[in-house]
Amino acid sequence: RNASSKTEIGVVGVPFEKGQRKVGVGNAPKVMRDAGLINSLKQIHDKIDVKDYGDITYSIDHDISNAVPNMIMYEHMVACAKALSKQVTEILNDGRICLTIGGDHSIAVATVDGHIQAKSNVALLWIDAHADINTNLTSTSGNLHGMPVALLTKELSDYWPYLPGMDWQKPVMSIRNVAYIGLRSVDSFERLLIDNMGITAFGMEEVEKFGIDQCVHMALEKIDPTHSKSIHVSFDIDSIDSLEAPSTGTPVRGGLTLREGIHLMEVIHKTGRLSAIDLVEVNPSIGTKHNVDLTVSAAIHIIAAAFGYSRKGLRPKVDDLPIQT
Ligand code: 6HN
Ligand code: MN
Ligand code: MN
Ligand code: MN
Repeated sequence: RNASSKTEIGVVGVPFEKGQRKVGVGNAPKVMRDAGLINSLKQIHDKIDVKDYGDITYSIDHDISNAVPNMIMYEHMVACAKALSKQVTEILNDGRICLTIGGDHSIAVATVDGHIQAKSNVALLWIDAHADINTNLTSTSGNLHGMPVALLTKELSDYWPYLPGMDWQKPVMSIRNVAYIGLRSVDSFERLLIDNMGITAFGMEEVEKFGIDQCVHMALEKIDPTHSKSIHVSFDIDSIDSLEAPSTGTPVRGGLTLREGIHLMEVIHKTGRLSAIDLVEVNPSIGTKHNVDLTVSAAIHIIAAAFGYSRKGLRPKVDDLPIQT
């Protein structure tokens, strides 16, 4: 894709925060829109078309609350995910790239599921300080935002009990088609899984060693060696160093710079195969107004890079410099 080809974007907000225990992350879609997200997208270049599909709503089934041990507010995740998966599929079937604004990271169970429904052959980049690959038996928090990768992948499906209300969600993605970038806070059972299953993971040590450009290219080569898959980027804002993106629920120092986050998205944009982005875990209730502004603007820069914003500047349509007459 380049500036001369048309880019159609569908935006969906997910005001969901029950995958963790802190108040505020559910307000991110409103705060991001109020900060001018939609206009920032439209201004990237003149071939961009944006449709806002609004926010996800859902109603819960009380019968399944506490149905699964150590999965807090499970019935909320189940209901929201079902609605969100359908919406993502619809946006992709409308011929648009789907931009999902979370919400906490548990919503990615739905966005990736909805993507697979529409495109089947999906490669997933998980940009995060955390691996989010706990099951209800390995999690020390019971927070669902630490579990989406384990819910999505077929190699992990035997580690789950029956999950009532989730029959629609098929864990058909192979962990071979998942790559991490940015890891620096990994729980012990998560590390065991990553090592035993040989999951592609570029943690901060690798970013330091190879540089972000090489890491993204190597990650794509692993999960999409034939350059044919539909790419899904699930971007947790806590992948960015907490000095540059402080307003998030589980901040970790020593992360990606905003520049590395932007570069990563520029590389992915240039593949021409980006189909879906999640931007999650921005929490406008954490920190000062300055902290929130920093975090929201970092998120918008990262999103804009994914859709082709050029730091070089774009040439005008008419290639003549204006002259004095
Ligand atoms: N996130 N590994 C920790 C847990 O509670 O399972 C942290 C998860 C963080 C999740 O940031 O999306
Ligand atoms: Mn429609
Ligand atoms: Mn995450
Ligand atoms: Mn995280």
